[in-house]
Amino acid sequence: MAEGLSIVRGACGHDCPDTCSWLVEVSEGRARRLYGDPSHPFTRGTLCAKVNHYLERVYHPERVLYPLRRDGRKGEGRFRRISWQDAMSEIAERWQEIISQEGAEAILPFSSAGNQGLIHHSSLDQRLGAVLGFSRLERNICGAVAHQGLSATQGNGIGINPEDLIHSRFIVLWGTNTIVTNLHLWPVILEARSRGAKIVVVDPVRTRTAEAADWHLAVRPGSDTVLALAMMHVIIRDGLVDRDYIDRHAVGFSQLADHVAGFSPESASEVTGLGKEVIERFAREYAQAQPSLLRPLIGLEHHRNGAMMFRTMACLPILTGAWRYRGGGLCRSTGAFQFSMLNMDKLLLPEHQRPGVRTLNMRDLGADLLSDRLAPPIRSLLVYNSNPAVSLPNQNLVRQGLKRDNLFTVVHDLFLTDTARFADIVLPATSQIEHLDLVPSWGHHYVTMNRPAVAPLGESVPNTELFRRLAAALGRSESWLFDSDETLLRSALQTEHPMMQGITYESLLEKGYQHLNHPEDWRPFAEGGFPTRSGKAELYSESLQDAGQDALPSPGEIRRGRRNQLQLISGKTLHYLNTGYSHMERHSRREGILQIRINSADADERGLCSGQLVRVFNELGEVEAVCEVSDVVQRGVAWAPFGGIADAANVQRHVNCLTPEEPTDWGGGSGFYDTFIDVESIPEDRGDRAGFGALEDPAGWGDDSCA
Ligand SMILES: Nc1nc2c(c(=O)[nH]1)N[C@H]1C(S)=C(S)[C@@H](COP(=O)(O)OP(=O)(O)OC[C@H]3O[C@@H](n4cnc5c(=O)[nH]c(N)nc54)[C@H](O)[C@@H]3O)O[C@H]1N2
Ligand SMILES: Nc1nc2c(c(=O)[nH]1)N[C@H]1C(S)=C(S)[C@@H](COP(=O)(O)OP(=O)(O)OC[C@H]3O[C@@H](n4cnc5c(=O)[nH]c(N)nc54)[C@H](O)[C@@H]3O)O[C@H]1N2
Ligand SMILES: [Mo]
Repeated sequence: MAEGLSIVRGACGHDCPDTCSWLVEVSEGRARRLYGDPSHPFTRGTLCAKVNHYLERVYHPERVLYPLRRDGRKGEGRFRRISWQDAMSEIAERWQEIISQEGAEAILPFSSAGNQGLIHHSSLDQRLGAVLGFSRLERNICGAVAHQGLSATQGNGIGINPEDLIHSRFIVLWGTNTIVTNLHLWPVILEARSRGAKIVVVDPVRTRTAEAADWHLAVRPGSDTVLALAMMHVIIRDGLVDRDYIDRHAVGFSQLADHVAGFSPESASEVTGLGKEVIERFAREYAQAQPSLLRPLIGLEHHRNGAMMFRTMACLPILTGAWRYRGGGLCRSTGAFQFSMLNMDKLLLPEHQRPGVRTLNMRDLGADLLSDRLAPPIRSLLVYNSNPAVSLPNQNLVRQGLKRDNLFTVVHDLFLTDTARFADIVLPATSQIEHLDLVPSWGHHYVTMNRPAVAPLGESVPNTELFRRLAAALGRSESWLFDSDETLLRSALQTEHPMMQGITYESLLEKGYQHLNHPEDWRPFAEGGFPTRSGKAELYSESLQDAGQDALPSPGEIRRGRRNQLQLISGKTLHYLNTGYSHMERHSRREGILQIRINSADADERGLCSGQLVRVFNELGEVEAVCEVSDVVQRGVAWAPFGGIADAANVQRHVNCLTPEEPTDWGGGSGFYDTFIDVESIPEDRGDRAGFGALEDPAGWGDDSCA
């Protein structure tokens, strides 16, 4: 090792299931190299197409390093540097005025999981908001719907240890694009395959993962509930159920059996677009190959019937008793599981919450900003860990709201994001190598510590420090609003949970990551123990009925567009992390400008061909995109990348101009993929768009580099 070089253990804090452990080589106060920690059993020393270049992000010339005050119009992006002191006094003054005029609820802190580390995701922000009585935010455009859907059947969202997939014999990747979004699970799946497992992908789109699987079921969007009901029909009809497991650990079997008798493969075929024989075979192979495993992630929850989809799917491993076997059952996010072991009450101090404060759903930001019925109206936004101007549905409405003159907006971020362009004040945030945090993973069973490798760049501060500064500027004196990062982490680690035994602040600092303490052969529901109202898996759910939903698994509302409309799925891309990395040239070169994939039959009907410029529109908005005729999408379905990919006319329009802020059945999520569009050619190329020839391959079809 070169003299003066030190190696610091850290972990990626991006909003991704993989939570990779990394090592940072530092000399003379500068990070020289960042690479995957080869000792980590799950992330195995590899990073991803984005984080392989993390240091470019850290030292990027466009990083925001100082507080900025807006000079131009909202959205224009003209700012000038100011001091932290001036920034804090202005915010405190404006907020105090708002609080005295309208009350603290007129202030809305808005955040997502842009940093998903424990304390930079939620800690002092929650404490300050609680004690002052700011409006609270339901953060549920990612994960909440799936969790609540699964909970209706199982009582919680817990699944098997993702590393145990090597023991599975039949793996269904259901509405997840593993190779692109959850890269480090793929080697585990390949290991299972080498031991004899069959890999099935259920996805309306022939994603890169579908191409790599043994069997792809190109289901019609939103119809998976019907597919699952027909599977249950076959499984019960053919006596493939585990009667002993059901008798001991489930309620409602006879009601379910009567109910699914009406969902024959023939009738399901019409709705799902899959052949009757395909459904029959899928059901039988799934039930007979044990251990069989269902792996959904997020894709399914972005539909109107999202929660019902997860509720319905969760009945399958109950019927087959798959939970008995190591590698069998269901495996989704491990996030809630990890959080349940931490002392979140000590971290968040909910006892300081002012009573009766309203909660607003992040999905509705645009409508809420423009509402004349909200009392008090939103007068100030503090955005961190999120880029709502691009990531929320109905982007035009969100932008219109952000433009309001009488809205005082503060954005804390590393870059001048589309949202930051609308800010009155922009504050600089640290990157992951500049702050301390513990990162609970939602894709594996390791608890990971991230140590800072270098000092904060410029005048950037971590989220926790921002809230300490805000508390001071607002004249607060409670000591718990000023806890250090170390104190915050120690408070969350004050836990008696048996799976956290031996996992301490000190041990994590030393080792970097530790596996949860459970027996190697840990099977969460092998012996039942479902934490539902009845104490059993609920095939028939009285709780759901009480909440006004169907007590039995059901198709839910499957949205279809008007005649000739295409259903637009806008998924994650290989080189962007949600909207992140889109401004970096290396990555934007790879993702190009907005393109839309449509099937050749749909293209022929509209007289469209590949490479042609098209207008994509519906009642909410329009974008210009380059058409790519491709059989990766089925007839009636279109695919476009979600992320920072601006439309082909180079205006700041993204695919979310077209998505509705459609509430999911329950769980408070958003039906992003229940978007229906028309596509037409643009007669004349006005020649005003850049980068036309440089188009590549958004979801990594044919891009094997991962580099
Ligand atoms: N490279 C990269 N990785 C990421 C991210 C990223 O932006 N880039 N984002 C991270 C985040 S925040 C998340 S939440 C995860 C998400 O991870 P995933 O859930 O894997 O990703 P999504 O793109 O949301 O959707 C997955 C798949 O669902 C399919 N799908 C859509 N509708 C339906 C349907 O009705 N039925 C079925 N069966 N399938 C459907 C889509 O075609 C898509 O292929 O990825 C994380 N990882
Ligand atoms: N059409 C469509 N829309 C979607 C989706 C889709 O599939 N299709 N997916 C949805 C999903 S699953 C998700 S999770 C959301 C994501 O929505 P967002 O969370 O709004 O999107 P990100 O791009 O992840 O934005 C995170 C921001 O946090 C910043 N950030 C990172 N670290 C820190 C930090 O330490 N401090 C501060 N202050 N800022 C930080 C990043 O620079 C980035 O600008 O989008 C949703 N929207
Ligand atoms: Mo997400």
